[in-house]
Amino acid sequence: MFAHGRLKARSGSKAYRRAPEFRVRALEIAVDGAAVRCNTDDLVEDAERGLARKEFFFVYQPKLRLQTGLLSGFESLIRWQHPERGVLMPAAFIDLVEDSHLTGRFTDYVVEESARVLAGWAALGYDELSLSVNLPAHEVTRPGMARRLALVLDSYAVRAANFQIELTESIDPGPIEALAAAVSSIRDLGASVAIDDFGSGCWSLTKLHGLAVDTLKLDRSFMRDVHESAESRAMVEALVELGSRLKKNVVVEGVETRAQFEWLREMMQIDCQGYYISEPVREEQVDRLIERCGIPG
Ligand code: G
Ligand code: MN
Repeated sequence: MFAHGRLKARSGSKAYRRAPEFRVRALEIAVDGAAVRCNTDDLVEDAERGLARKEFFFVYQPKLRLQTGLLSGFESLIRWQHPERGVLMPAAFIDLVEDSHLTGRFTDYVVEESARVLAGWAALGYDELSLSVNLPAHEVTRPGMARRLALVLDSYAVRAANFQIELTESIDPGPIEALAAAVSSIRDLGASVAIDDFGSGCWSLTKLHGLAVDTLKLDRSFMRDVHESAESRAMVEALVELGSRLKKNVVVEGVETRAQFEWLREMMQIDCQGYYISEPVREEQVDRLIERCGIPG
C-alpha cells in the first residue's frame, strides 16, 4: 500500500544527522495521493528490524554502451520488502536511514551484496560487467572506507575495476578536500567513482573541478523534453561534450523512448540507462537481459 510512498521532507531530513535540535520527528509520506504522517524514530527502528530480517533487497538496472550496442554494467538499486507496506522505493526511506545511526550498516550491506553479485558474474564469465552502488558522500568520507572496501572485494576475489561507487547527494557533500581524498583512495584501489544526478542538486561545476571522478551521470531531468525543447537538446549535448573533454565516461539517465535513444546515438561514446533499455530487474533476471542485449567479450 506504500508502494508509491515519497518523502516530502527530503532536504529537511538531513538536519536529523547534522544537528539533533533540528531532528525531524515526523514526515509525511504520500500514499495513494493521501498524506500519511509517519514518526521518523519509528521508521528508523523499523528499518533496523528490517535489516536484521533481510527485508532489503536489490534490483539491477543495466547501462548500455551506445557505440557497441552492448551492456557495460548494472546499477544496484535498493528496495524494502516491507511486511505490511509492500515493496518500498528508496525515496520513502533512504534519506532517513542515511541520516540515522544505521547508515554505516546499510553501506556495509550494499557493498557486501554487490561484491557477492560481482563474484557470481565472474564465475559465469561476465568479466567485463561493472556494478555500481549508490552511496552518499558522508559515507564515502567515513574513515577507513577504502580499506573496508578493499577487504570486502578481496574476500569475494572480485576485481576492483568492476566496482563503482555513485556519489549521491542532494545537499552539500561537505568539504570538497575530504571528499576528493576519499575518491582518490577508492580509485587507488582500482575501483571507479561516478557523480550521480550531475547537473542537479548540489553538484556544481566547482565540485566537479575538485573531484577526480571517472564518470558523470547526467540527471535524468535533462532527457525529459529533448524532443520538444532545443534548449534541452543543447544542454545534453553540452554536458556530454563537457564530460568527454574532461575525459570522463558519461552516462545519460532517463532514456525512456525510442526517439530519445535514436537521438543519443548520434553522439559520441556514452552509456545510457533508462526504461527504454530496461527497468531495474531482479538478480535472477540479469542473465536473460544479458542474453537479450549482449555483453563485451
Ligand atoms: O539517480 P539514480 O540513477 O540513482 O536513480 C535511479 C532511480 O531512477 C531508480 O529508482 C530507478 O528505478 C529510476 N529510473 C531509472 N531509469 C528511469 C527512467 O528511465 N525514467 C524514470 N522516470 N526513472 C528511472
Ligand atoms: Mn544512481
